[in-house]
Amino acid sequence: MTAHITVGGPDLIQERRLVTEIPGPRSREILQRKESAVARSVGHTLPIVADAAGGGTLLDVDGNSFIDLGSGIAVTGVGNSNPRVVRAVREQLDRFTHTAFTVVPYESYIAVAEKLNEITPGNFAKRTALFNSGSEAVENAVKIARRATGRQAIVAFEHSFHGRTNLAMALTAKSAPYKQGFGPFAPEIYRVPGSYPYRDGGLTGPEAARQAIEQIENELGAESVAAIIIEPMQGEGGFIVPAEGFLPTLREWTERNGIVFIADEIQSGFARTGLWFAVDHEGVVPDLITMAKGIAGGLPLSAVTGRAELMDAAQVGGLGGTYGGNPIACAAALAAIESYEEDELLGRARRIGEILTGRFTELQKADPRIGQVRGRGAMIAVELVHPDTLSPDPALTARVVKYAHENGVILLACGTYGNVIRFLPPLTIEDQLLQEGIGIVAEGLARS
Ligand code: PLZ
Repeated sequence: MTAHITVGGPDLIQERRLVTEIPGPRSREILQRKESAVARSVGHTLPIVADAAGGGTLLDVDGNSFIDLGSGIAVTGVGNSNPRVVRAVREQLDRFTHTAFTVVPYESYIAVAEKLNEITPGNFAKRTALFNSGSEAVENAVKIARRATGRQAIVAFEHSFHGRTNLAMALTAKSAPYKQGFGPFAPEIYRVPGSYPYRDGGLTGPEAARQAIEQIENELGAESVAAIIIEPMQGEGGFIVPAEGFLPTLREWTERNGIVFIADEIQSGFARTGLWFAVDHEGVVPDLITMAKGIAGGLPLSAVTGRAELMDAAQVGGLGGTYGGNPIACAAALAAIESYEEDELLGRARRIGEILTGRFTELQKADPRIGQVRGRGAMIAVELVHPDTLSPDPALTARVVKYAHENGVILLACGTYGNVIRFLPPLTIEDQLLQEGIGIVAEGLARS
């Protein structure tokens, strides 16, 4: 095998360029090995193999350059191989790679905690604990809420996604592919309707919240509920922005009833929506907030941040893990947060949102299959429907996504019904590249 190194980061070629059919021969060869070596159930969305990525593009092993409208599912907000992240990781690699924070602590973990306590909403004493994956943060937020309240029931919402580990999977709404055949599920999880303005018959936010609250009070009793966990803007479920007033009404009710409000900002957090967190759009202050994905520029890190009295309720040694808050991931997180701040990426997210929303709202005027264009900042979705009934059109969605892939654009779908195209570009993508990516998606729509 010939060794070759392509350097990613912002210096990577910033244009869409296809030099082979998709997938190219080298990708096909490696994916064949995947089939023989990797569990079939670990799927993949694009039939290409990555070689380098940065800015707004990803280069495959055949030399094809793709426009990245997915950021590895909302992870590389600061761009792949962001120079600040690369530098910080390199420096840390040369010093030490691991001690286990719970054996010998290090400063960067503490600095990440301080920073998260500062940027998360709420002017009260906070504490933070670090973990590896989003699912693990969710599991720990639930542990913390139960320990602090002495209650057991956890309420989750329709269309929610909270992860794939056992408890997180139980919190996730959708059966196939996430839960099918994987039971038994963790007990004391209850599900109520959320707010899905396009599909819930025009309920206002407060009305939708009252419907959920009534169900909880009737079926569980508020006094047995430890926590509600909610994505302030649902991700996998379809980039659903709840109607105005939904989150504040729920927040107010949980406060009155001693119920912990957990905001799962794993997908919607870290500048993605144009503010640090999606709850910030309505001034909602959660008790606990789970974070991952955009936190560390692609390195595995997650966090739970929240009220000191809740976070400190568990016994010493009750929270932990061998790798949680790994020093390399912490170095990456500090550099990524610096990039969000210094490179003004929150503003970039808003600008990206304007471009996406503007273009698709325009297209919608002439294409009734675009049921709704929605979202916030660089987290924008287009819900595709059969125009006569407004019923979901997952087949059209799949055709558009496939067209994009074949034409050099990394594009993801989502939604309970598989009929939502979602845009999650790196915040470092150039306007012109984004416009070109949108153009390909529009072309895909026109030809499908
Ligand atoms: N909470 C809100 O979006 C992860 C899932 C990809 P992990 N979403 C992407 C897939 O197919 O598994 C997610 C999320 C929200 C929790 C999670 C879970 O985060 O880091 O994947 O465990």
